[in-house]
Amino acid sequence: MDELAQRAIGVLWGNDRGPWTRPSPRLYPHQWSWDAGFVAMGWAQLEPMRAVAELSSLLRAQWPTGMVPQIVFDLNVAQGAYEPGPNAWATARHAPPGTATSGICQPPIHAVALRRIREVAADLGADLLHEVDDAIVDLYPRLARWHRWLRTARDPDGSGLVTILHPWESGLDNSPRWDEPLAAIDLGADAGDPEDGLLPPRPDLTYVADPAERPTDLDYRRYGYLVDRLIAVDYDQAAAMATHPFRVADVWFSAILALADDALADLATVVGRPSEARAHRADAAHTRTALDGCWDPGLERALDIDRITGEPIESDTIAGFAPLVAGCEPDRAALLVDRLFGPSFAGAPSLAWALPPSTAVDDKAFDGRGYWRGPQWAPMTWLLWTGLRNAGHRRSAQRLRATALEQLRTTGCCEYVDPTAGTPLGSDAQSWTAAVALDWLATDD
Ligand code: 9WN
Repeated sequence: MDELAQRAIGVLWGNDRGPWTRPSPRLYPHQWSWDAGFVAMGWAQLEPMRAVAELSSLLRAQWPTGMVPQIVFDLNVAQGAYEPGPNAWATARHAPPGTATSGICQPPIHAVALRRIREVAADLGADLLHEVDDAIVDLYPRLARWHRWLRTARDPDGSGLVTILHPWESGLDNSPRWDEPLAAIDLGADAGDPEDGLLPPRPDLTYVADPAERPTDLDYRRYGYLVDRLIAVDYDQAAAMATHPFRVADVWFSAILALADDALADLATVVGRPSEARAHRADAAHTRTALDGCWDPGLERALDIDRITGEPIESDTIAGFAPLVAGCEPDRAALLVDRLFGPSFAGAPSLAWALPPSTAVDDKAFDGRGYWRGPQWAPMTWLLWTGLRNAGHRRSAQRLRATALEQLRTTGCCEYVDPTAGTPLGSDAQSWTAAVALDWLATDD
């Protein structure tokens, strides 16, 4: 068997917790929402019904509102192993009985994953396909409620863009995109210096080789403050959307929602709901139009909008490629392909592998070891690869996939890679990295 496949399978089994998978053994010991989506696509290559179980486990913790929480906590994990842990969120009144969750969400890749599981199952025979289709009957309505929540609670004006209330919701936690909106937050009494005892616990720092690979203490103070503010309104979304001190219309998150709406439409067709399928496709189209509105022709990228100031956020990151992930006009896609392989991103001569760094190498905030501030993440490359394929840029997609696999053969299934040094960073056994490796190894495109 292919050596990378063997390593990736080892990582998934090593992080397997029965019906769900931890993102990594020590740094992330609970179930994470968007990781679960990517991870399910990896399991699909091994055991499609195990892949279905991954999504079912996550969706068991879906809030009655429809929100799918960012973290589903495993209460058997030692207290303090991950912070903020289950007690820090005050979500007992919201999470379904028997579950413990955080109180925010992450990008909705799940429908994309479920459609992919079905595709893999279909190749393996009619019996398995029937089993997966039975599961879709159960999972489709939950995913539909999840998307509906995003399109109402987080987009009350029907703009087509999802507003996030915490950098953790973006999944790209420490991206320079959040620097300005975070800097504008008045921490008030929480803004003490590190000696004053207010510093949040940082178990994450004990699991990485160098603290520079993780967000700073000031970032963590702000992260904690934002959680406290959500608790203060008891997760009332209307109140938060009116007063929360961090509100950003996130183009990357919204693009993933558009991609997932198209997948959800296919799933709606599977369960015999054609009118719902049409509605999901219309939702996806609406978000694509909204992303057109976020396009900056001078900067040649899509820009997030700070909902508090009304201003676009100009930092140059992979999020600027949101239209490619969501789907866009051929001219725009062609331009984005040029940029993706150009000198600011994958074509930068300084890179060890020609893969998109999370932040443009010539952006002032670029930091090759900084969390989401420069390193390459395989699942983000996977999203761009998917966008390239959907846009018909097959050769570019093949090139990206081949280079990504080449990198993984050297770095292993680490969390992320220093793009210039070419060295692995963060956790060294990250489930979603293993999962996308398995998905890539199973395709020729
Ligand atoms: C907070 C699990 C998660 C990923 C995120 C990544 C990181 C958590 C953290 O790990 O975030 O959600 O503690 O840093 O940024 O994308 O889902 O792998």
